[in-house]
Amino acid sequence: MATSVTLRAMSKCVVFVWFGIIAAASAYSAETNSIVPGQNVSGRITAFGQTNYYEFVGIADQVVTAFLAESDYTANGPTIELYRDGNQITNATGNVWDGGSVIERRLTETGTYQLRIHDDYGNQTFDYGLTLVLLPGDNPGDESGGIIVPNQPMTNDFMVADIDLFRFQAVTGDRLQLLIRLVDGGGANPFLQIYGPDGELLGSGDVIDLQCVSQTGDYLVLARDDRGNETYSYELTLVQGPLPAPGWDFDHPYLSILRCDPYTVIRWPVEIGPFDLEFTPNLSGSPTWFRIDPPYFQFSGYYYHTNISSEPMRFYRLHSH
Ligand SMILES: [Ca+2]
Ligand SMILES: [Ca+2]
Ligand SMILES: [Ca+2]
Repeated sequence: MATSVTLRAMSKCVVFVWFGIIAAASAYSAETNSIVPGQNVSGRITAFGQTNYYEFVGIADQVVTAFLAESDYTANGPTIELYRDGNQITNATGNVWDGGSVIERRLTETGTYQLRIHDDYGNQTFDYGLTLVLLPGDNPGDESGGIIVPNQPMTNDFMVADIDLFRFQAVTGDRLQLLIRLVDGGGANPFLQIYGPDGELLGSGDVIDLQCVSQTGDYLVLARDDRGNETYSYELTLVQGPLPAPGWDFDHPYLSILRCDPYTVIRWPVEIGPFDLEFTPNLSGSPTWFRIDPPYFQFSGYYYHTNISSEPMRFYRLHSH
């Protein structure tokens, strides 16, 4: 009896290796494909035990997002693994849904990395989409996305396992609202993630509302279908406040007033030059202006002043020397 069991196990093992050789001869395995940051590729696992390989170059401190999803659900547990020099760094199996997986990982070294795609138990086949994103970075492989302008909704399309990247600049203190909605095609639940200039994830969902952001620089938005298996058109909107003045020069500087609870904050660009900040509690008649003595708090190219007075109202201006 014991001998019979052993023989059966050995026989199974031989069959498995044989399938592996077939897989190596197919068009989709063995060879290592390259993938450009931002790029969406499609591939197939056509044989049991098959693994597909994708290589890319990453930079230390970049955050890798690799999104894998099946177009038609034929296998549960599609698996994506991240390797460096033959060592597995991390993996994901069906962590988005039964037919989709995502890796999000900050790299510690600069160099060549490898993504490996296979079925979790090697006993199912599937067709898939795969997108690689590196943040921060240009992600030139993205077929859509781009610069998003406040209050100008953008329309784009999702492919299988697609991620579209959008970027915009924000200044410390800004309020940011992002909204995504489906406009055409079959599907539901488009999904957003927003990353700060340092690559930190700041929020996610179909509506994101960030008050008083803490970083000045390029913000990145990742847009995708929640599961990656539905393809449709969507509309993305950014609402940003306060907006920069539409036009200013050194003779006509501007102040921005914003709310960072519980305080009101006044902000102006350092490059405007030497100005004093002044305020008055009452604009009527001939107002008396009071100087707020420098130095002003300076951060990322802007001066900031926080109003901590108990006066119900204050008016501010910049006064040149
Ligand atoms: Ca499986
Ligand atoms: Ca894309
Ligand atoms: Ca969906």
